[in-house]
Amino acid sequence: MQFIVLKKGPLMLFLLLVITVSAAAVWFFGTSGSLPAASRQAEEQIREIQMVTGEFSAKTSDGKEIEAYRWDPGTVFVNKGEKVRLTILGVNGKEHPFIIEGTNIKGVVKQGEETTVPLQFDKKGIYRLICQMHSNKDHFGPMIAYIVVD
Ligand SMILES: [Cu+2]
Repeated sequence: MQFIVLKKGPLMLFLLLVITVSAAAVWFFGTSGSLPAASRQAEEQIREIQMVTGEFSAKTSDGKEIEAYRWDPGTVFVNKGEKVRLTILGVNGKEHPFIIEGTNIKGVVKQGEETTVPLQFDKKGIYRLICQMHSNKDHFGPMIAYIVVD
């Protein structure tokens, strides 16, 4: 009987040690290790593209004022599947409600404010960023930028 008790003691101690070390490892890597590292890595992979709203204006020879609002730059390039953060600063124009054609992305750029648009395209193509208020020449446009996804 005493022989069995002596063998069981160290075995239980060993098991207890294994459980304790495993629990500590799970706690350490699970909370302070892998999670922040994973989100830090994801954060680093997001590329930032910056845009502003601008305005062209001129006076024609017959004295007529003409103007057009613009997204600047007017063309941006994104890789298929790439995570991008598009930030648009409103400079000219009070506000620009926009959509990105072929997606459900929409928003508003207001003067003096920066609007952030997270982007990730699964399909290649040319997507148009359209200001719904200034979409063509009759409405102080065309305020259209092209997002080229390759
Ligand atoms: Cu606009």
